[in-house]
Amino acid sequence: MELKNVLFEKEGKIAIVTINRPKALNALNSETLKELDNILDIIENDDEIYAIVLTGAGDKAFVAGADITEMKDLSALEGRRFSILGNKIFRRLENIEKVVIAAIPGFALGGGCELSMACDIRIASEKAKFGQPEVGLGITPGFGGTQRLPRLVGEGRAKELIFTARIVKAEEAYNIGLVNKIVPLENLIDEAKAMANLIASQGPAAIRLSKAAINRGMQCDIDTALMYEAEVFGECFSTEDQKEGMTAFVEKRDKTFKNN
Ligand code: DAK
Repeated sequence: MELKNVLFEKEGKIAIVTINRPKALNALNSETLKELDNILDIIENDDEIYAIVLTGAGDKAFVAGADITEMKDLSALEGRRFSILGNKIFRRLENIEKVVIAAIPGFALGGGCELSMACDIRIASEKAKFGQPEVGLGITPGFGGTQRLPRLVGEGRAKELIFTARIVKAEEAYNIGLVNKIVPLENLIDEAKAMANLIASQGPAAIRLSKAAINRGMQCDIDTALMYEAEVFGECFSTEDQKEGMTAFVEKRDKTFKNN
C-alpha cells in the first residue's frame, strides 16, 4: 500500500500517525481518509500497539478541515459517500481498542476539530486554534461536530461555537474542556508520546475495557452504564494481567503485563 497523505511509524508500544498534507494545512480529502482507514487496519491488527498519537505534519495545523477544494463541487451522491467514509473512520478511531491521543500543533478546524474530538485525549500546543466554521461555508458540521462538541463542552458552549463559527485559542479550548493539556509547540510530540507510553505501561485489558465502558456508558442511562461497568470489572478477573497486577502489588515487585 502506497501512503503519501498519512505517515505511520511504530515506536515500541505506540504508533505515531501523521496527516501529511502540510501545503493544504493537512485538510482531509477522500484519498487521505482512505489512507487513514488503511492505517487503522494495520494498527487494529497489531497487538503490540497499545496507544496511538495522531498529529498533523508541520507546525501550522493539525487538520484545517475537510478539503474545501475537493468538496465544493461534490454532487449530493458524492457528498453522501464522503460523509459515510468520514463518519466510518471517525467512529473507528473513537472505538478502536487502543487509546488515541490527538497532538494538535495548530489549526483544528471543522473536520479537524471533529477528528480531534473522535480521539480519546487532546493535547494542544500553545499555538493551537479550534473551531467549527462550517456555517460560514453554508454547511453544518458533518463529521460528528454537532454531537461530540456538546458532549465535551456542554450544549450552550457548543451551540455558541457552531452558530458563531468563532475560532478559539488553545487557552479557551482548555478552559471549556475541549483539550486536556496545553504544552509548548516544541514539546508537543514528546509530551503526547510520554502520555501514550504511560498509558501503554498499564494493564492493557483494563485500559481497553475502561475505554469501552466510558464510550458505551456516555450513550445510555446511568443504571445501564453501571451494569456495563460491573460486567467489564468482572471480565478483568478472567485476565492474567489482573492476577499479575495484584500479585506484584502484594509481593512488592514490578509488574509485567502480557496483555492476556
Ligand atoms: N481545504 C483545502 N485547502 C485548505 C483548507 C481546507 N480546509 N484550509 C487551508 N487550505 C489551504 C489553502 O487554500 C492554502 O492553499 P494554497 O492557496 O497555498 O494553495 C493553504 O492551505 C494555506 O492556507 P492559507 O493561505 O489560507 O493560510 P492562512 O494562514 O492565511 O489561513 C486558515 C489559515 C486555517 C485560517 C485558513 O486556511 C482557513 O480558513 N482555512 C479553512 C478553514 C475551514 O473553514 N475549515 C473548515 C472546512 S469545512 C462532510 C463532513 C465534514 C465536513 C464536510 C462535509 N460531509 C458529511 C459530507 C467538514 C467540513 C469542514 O471541515
